[in-house]
Amino acid sequence: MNTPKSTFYMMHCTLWPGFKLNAKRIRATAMVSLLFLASSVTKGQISFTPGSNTISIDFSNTTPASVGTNTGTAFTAAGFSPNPTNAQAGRLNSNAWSVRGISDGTLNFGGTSTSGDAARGSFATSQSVGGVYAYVGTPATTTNPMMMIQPAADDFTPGSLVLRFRNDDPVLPITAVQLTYDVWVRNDAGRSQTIRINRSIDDVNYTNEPAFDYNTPEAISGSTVVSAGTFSQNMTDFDVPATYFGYIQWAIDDDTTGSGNRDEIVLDNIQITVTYGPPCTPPDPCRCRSRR
Ligand SMILES: [Ca+2]
Ligand SMILES: [Ca+2]
Ligand SMILES: [Ca+2]
Repeated sequence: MNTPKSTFYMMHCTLWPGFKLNAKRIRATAMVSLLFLASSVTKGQISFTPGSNTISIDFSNTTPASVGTNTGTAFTAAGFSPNPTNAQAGRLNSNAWSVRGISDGTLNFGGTSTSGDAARGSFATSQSVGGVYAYVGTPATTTNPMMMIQPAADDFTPGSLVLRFRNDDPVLPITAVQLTYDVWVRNDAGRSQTIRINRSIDDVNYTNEPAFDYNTPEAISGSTVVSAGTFSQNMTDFDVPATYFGYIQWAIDDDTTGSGNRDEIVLDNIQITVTYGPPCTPPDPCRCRSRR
């Protein structure tokens, strides 16, 4: 059954900048959006359209250039920079990623950080210095690694990784965002770390999606990296208007329970698939246009 146009509009278009505009201005907005689109799609970032509405990130050399290097190279936690090439193997693309809450300073979208907390390198063994690592131990490999976060006193307590994408359709709104990823944990420390997913369309106001809530175990279970499961949810209230960015934040904190060092958090196989709705054209309840 089709959702009535007026119901769809009220459900998914209230964030849209043209929510209160009339149809004539909507067409003008669409034209401006087309011009804006033409000037922005060359920047290299995750770009969704109805014909290209999904992305998979496994940190191998098949990782798309919009989030990794061009051409693809396996992630080695060599840092972040805008549109890195394969001459800068092992980096991630800062047009897609931001890293916050690390003592060496925030890695902003479009920024560069190739040493310190944002670039801790590849390891299979247990680590203690805070930062972003490539995990290459079992079941990962150097050719298909995972992304590992080691929280520490001044890193990720709290902090976050933020992945952004752009709705590059000039007219159609994204009305749902399916997010799936795997979490692995090295529970070798006597604290519990919290991982939360928050999402936003302005990178300021974030909404928690509780289906993804996970806490690492407090009591130590050993130094083996073990699966904490696959987390997946279709965020049906995550509306991203045409030409807007969507932001997905893995927020990490600790000190809820326990003491001492902090567990290592490992992420892999991130998949995002977005759903498009019809244009945000307001219904015409009084049929005013037909009276002219
Ligand atoms: Ca992987
Ligand atoms: Ca640090
Ligand atoms: Ca623990």
